[in-house]
Amino acid sequence: MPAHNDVAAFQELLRRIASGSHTVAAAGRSPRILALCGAGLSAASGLATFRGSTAALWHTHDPMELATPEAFAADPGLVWRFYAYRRHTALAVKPNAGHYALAALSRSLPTNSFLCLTQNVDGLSPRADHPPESLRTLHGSLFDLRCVGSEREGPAHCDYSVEDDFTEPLVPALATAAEGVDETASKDSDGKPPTLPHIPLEELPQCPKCKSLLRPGVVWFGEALDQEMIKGVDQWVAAGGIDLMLVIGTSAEVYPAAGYIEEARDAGAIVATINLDAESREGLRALASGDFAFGGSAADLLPVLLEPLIGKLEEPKVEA
Ligand code: BJW
Ligand code: ZN
Repeated sequence: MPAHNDVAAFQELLRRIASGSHTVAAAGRSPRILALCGAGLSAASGLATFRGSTAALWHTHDPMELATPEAFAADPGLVWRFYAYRRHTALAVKPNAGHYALAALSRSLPTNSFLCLTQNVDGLSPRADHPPESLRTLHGSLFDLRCVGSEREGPAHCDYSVEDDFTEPLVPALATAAEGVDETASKDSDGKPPTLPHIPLEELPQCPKCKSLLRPGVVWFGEALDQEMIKGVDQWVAAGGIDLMLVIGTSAEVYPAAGYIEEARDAGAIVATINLDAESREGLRALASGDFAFGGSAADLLPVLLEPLIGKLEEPKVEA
């Protein structure tokens, strides 16, 4: 049994999977690789994660307390400031070699052989030209907007939504946040974080159809993920054995996303974790026999680990 962090052994497994000689189902059938990505994939681009020591999304508020429908209902202005800031920081950085390596992996395999589930809402995988047919953005996108009326029943229902809206600022009231200023970071004269001025509802992004409030097209705690998307993922998972499960830069604490790791294991997958913490005592305790764990940055590790299939990753081209 190779060591959990044996790069050559992982690469040999990848070659065998791609050639059909390692397979958990019928010999000769197409390989099947699933990936679950999280905020750690984008960390090397300069975006903060949610949990752990590198977490520093917004100085004075716990991001987990802002990413809820309750927080938005209580103070939509505060939550919109948070997302305007996040939109700006995501647009200000570039995809890294990890995003490009996964995009190249997708192009190197037959259609339907690779499915990449990302929990990230930062748009960096699409900007790395990850083929959309193998990418599922489980938690939505910072750049999608939808009317709060989509959650209402009856005559107040409104189905307005828009994808890939990169306007900055969305409205003048969010201009400071949209310049990348963390307005919570400054201190009052007494050293306390400032109370941000209230933004009236009518100054926040408005639905052009029904004039209700628009909200970010992300999935908050307690909200259902896109059911069509989940159906498609579940069908892919159920369609046969899975050879390899890549778990990349995620704490795997949030469900239903994290549940796909065990589902892949049940479908026969060897699990390879790529995470700064993968070789911590806790990380190693979670390993099953034959699993891999590579402790380090996804941006450094993915191009090396995937090289047998993607070749030497070219310097990322300048984005169009
Ligand atoms: C590096 C690195 C480097 C750093 N290289 N690595 C089952 C059990 C228990 C609870 C539940 C359950 N099922 C559902 C729940 C409830 C809840 C949940 O999971 N709670 C848990 C916290 C316990 N789930 C939900 O509410 C979900 N909805 C749902 O289940 O609905 C049911 C329903 C059905 C029908 C009707 C109604 C409801 C929704 C979950 C939505 C999550 N949303 C967020 C916010 C998105 C918007 C935004 O961005 O603001 O998604 S929360 C946040 O966490 C975000 C992330 O996508 C998600 C995951 O975080 P991620 O990506 O793993 O980041 P971190 O920070 O946790 O980890 C980073 C990792 O990277 C670390 O490990 C580092 O070590 C590593 N790292 N640098 C490699 N360079
Ligand atoms: Zn509307």
